[in-house]
Amino acid sequence: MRTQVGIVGAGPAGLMLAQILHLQGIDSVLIERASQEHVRSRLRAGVLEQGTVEMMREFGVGERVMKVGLRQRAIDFRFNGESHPIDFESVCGRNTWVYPQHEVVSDLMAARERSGLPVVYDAPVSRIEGLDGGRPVIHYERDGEPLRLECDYVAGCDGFRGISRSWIPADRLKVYDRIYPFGWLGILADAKPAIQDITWGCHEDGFAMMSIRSPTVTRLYLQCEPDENPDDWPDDRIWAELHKRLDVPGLPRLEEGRITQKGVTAMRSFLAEPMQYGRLFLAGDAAHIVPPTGAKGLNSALADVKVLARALTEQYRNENGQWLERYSDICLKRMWLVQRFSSGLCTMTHQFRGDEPFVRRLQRADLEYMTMHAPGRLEFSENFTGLPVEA
Ligand code: RFL
Repeated sequence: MRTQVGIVGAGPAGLMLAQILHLQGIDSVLIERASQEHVRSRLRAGVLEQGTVEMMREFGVGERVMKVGLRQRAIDFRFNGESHPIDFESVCGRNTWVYPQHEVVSDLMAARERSGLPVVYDAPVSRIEGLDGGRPVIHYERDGEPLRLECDYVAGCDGFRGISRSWIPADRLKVYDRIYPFGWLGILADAKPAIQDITWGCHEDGFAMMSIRSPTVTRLYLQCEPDENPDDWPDDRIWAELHKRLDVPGLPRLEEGRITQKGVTAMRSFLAEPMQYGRLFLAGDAAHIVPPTGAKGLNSALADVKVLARALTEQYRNENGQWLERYSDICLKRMWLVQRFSSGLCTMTHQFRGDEPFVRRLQRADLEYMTMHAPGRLEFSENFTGLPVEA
């Protein structure tokens, strides 16, 4: 097979890139390790920045999010037994949307089907060659048969555990990595959200979060050990801990319901520099991951591919390679700000074992500054609803 852009990985980054390129008249082939059903049903992110929703609309996949997505205008930070909401709509005029990642993926898959262009599922990529001269070839396997895709450019959209990043020579790649000493126990519950706003509990026993998934389903998280066994958390223990960390006097108590899903997520900040090598361009989790506190993973993946699609369009339409050359610099400039926000928020809202009382008190002062002072509220609101993408 031959194409213009070979895309490794059909997660949100790969699918969105394919969609934008298609609208610009550029051909692509997506090669995905997992089955279509597996990719479609992976439950992950749920919060979309306003810019992400605008991007989905701009590129023809925004109809359903506008119909069934839930607009969020505030976050309620709870600490010291009190509620401290930040109404980002009134602070910076922007919102976020609750619309689960699997719905974004379904919308993008439907768009790909409409385009009639290929996605090869159940096809792990094992090797990429010809990146620094000549023509790249992506080697993959389907039903035990080795196959190859020739292309002009390779987009590495294969997530954190993909293989694309490993084809950048080690002496050209600088990796920044921080693993946090805690994780999130996440549950999905058939319970009516107590309030519409995302609620963050910054309690001395650890962080907790409640976010609405639908009028009858709630997503909840609890700070836990990074290697916590979810089986050690019977439902009663989970609800007791959630009440302790999230409820405050004078506001509706958390509603309980049947827990339908339970899992532990590790927390990590990771960034690979540069995000390109020869004809290979990394996008999304393949290049960076953030702790889920800021809800930035999916949003950042889509921001990258917007820049990449623009750069490839300039190359194909106008033979202007300047954007491709600057791809990594443009994305990293924004991504470091996203890392700063996500990591800062994670550190401010979670409890680190062994922190001295002085550090804990500073944490409280940070929370108070962010929620009670106008510059703090503005900084949070601009970052949470999404920094502009320079595309
Ligand atoms: P993905 O989604 O990991 O997709 C990569 C795809 O590449 C395929 N692949 C390969 N294909 C072919 N050959 C190979 N050798 C391959 N190796 C891998 C994989 O099968 C997969 O289909 O990366 P992408 O597209 O960059 O998208 C990134 C997002 O999925 C991720 O950042 C978010 O889910 C992170 N995240 C959140 N992001 C947000 O913006 N808002 C949120 O509220 C949010 N909440 C979350 C999250 C992630 C979580 N977990 C489980 C890590 C909550 C959680 C719990």
